[in-house]
Amino acid sequence: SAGQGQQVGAQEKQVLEEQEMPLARRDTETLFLEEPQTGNPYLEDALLRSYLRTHLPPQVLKEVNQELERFGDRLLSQVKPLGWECELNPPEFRQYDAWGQRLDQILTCSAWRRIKGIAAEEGLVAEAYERRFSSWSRLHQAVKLYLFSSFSGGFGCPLAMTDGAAKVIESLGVPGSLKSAFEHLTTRDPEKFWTSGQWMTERRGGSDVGNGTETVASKQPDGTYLLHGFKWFTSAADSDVALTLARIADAEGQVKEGSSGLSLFFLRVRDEAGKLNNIQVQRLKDKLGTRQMATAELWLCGARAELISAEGRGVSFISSMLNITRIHNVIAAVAYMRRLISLSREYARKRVAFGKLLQDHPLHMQTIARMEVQTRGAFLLLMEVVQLLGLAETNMASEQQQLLLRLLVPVAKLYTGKQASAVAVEAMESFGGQGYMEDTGLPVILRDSLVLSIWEGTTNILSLDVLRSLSKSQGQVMAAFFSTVQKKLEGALSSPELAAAVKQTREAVGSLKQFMQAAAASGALTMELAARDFSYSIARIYAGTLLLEHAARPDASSADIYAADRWCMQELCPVATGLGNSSYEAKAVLADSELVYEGSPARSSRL
Ligand code: UCC
Repeated sequence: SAGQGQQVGAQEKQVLEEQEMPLARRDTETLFLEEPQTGNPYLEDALLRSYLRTHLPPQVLKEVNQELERFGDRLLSQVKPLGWECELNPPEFRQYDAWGQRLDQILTCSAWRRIKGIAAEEGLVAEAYERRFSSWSRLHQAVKLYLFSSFSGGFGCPLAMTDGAAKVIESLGVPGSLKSAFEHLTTRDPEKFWTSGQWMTERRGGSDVGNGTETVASKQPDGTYLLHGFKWFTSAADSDVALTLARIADAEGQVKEGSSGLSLFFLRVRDEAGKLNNIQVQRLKDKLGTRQMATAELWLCGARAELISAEGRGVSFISSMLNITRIHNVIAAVAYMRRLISLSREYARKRVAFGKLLQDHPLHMQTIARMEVQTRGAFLLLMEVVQLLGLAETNMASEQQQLLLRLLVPVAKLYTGKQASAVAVEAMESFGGQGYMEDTGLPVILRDSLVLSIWEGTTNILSLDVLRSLSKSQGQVMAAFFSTVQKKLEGALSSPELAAAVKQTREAVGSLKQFMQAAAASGALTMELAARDFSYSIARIYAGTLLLEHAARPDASSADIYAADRWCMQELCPVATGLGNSSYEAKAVLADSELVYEGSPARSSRL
């Protein structure tokens, strides 16, 4: 009967469930994945260690080596969990209390404040100014920041600006009025440590600072200034002090427009009692990434500040801060790439697919190896920049080295910013669907890395800064570039395994020189259109040269040689290709515009 049939069906179902459930459970259990666990980031970084062994004087190496090993352990045991806590507890903003009183409180989590203390204890800013290892102190600081950055829950950002502020104050000779601030910014005492903001961006834009800045400074009888204006994007707005730009009003209240109307100011954000310095917080920004860090819109409603540049020289004075924060940007870019590769290679050792571990799939290994090549080139570029900076700061840099530093900072910033996002996307994919899961932490690194090509100057702005360095030095930066590359390549000639890569690089150098000759005979438009490809060419040739130099050491590993070879097999001089296919001619401007606006209502009015 139907009833019996139903009963049998139910019994069968139960039997099947009894049999299948354990089976299903067993199957599912085998699907559980092991979290990739990486070890001490210093000990596991072969390139970093071989770089330090090659370049540091023995006594410095001994001390630094011990310190970095200890620091690597601390990063794993303390900073990593704190960083994750910052991600889970982003800052909050309380504008009013229950009774309608304005509070404007930015509430950060305890982990964020603890990381601030650790940053002080570890001398992550101080190291660069104590100079206990002379010119090597900068490099040592950069290495610590590089190890710290990807675990730090975004704290690299306030440290970048703090370092930049200390740099500006030091370059002013630490005037008496800023002595205490300098000590707070460069102390190792967590109780005394201050961080600084860098308030440059206003509503009318972050790139064209000279035309976008509306903040006005009015002089007071005591010589201080009151600032009125609106700062649209202030990173790490919980900072203790800030450097900012404003236009000084004359007796009639008039200001000078443009870049030459800007001056640089220092201010305390709060007084000793924690009261804001006539500043109102409008709101916190809702950002794609760096969500651990409070970025705010601030109204300056008569904030008391001290003028620290010559009048009208604000952009020039703040550029020494910018150059430091741009180097920190490079540090973060390389750090994220290194962290992602560490995780990816670890995962490949454990994850089985199609009957074998991922590490046994040649195509998978090729993909990670390509990321590794990119990361190695970026790392050596970073080390070169901080080595040059250390020499400049201890008055040991030759004129040529100073020129090279001026050129390489924007080049390294723009190039590694792009590399980091490309590597982050690729690394995420190397985990398959797991890489897309929020709680693996991988999307956090992806989101955070995407800002690196935007803040501190976008890729195009930095490419134009490269051109600025050329025009300001009448081309001397390129002379320094070519002679350094030539010298380093000569050193690499002794290794037969590197011959093909050296040849490629030399040819690229030749193409770059040819491009420069052709560009000199054309108008300014050629250089503007070529700015990005030109900067990429400098980055690729220089990083290739550094990889070759590293691979030509007597104790170079086969991986060092392979990495140099692979890097140099890519297109090293894209600007020559662009020139060859007429990308930088006036007719390309019109064609680009037509292409972009085809179908747009804007088209008819533009042409
Ligand atoms: O604040 C921000 C967020 C903070 C977050 C920090 C995180 C850091 C990373 C952490 C990793 C975890 S973002 C806001 C950042 N804003 C920018 O980067 C601004 C972007 N725009 C530019 O860079 C533009 O190129 C400007 C603003 C510099 C253009 O200004 P001007 O006034 O039009 O430029 P001029 O007239 O060419 O230059 C004025 C002076 C010149 O000196 P003199 O007057 O002596 O001829 C230039 O040579 O400034 C000098 N100068 C420089 N000097 C300009 N740029 C530089 C430079 N890079 N190095 C040396």
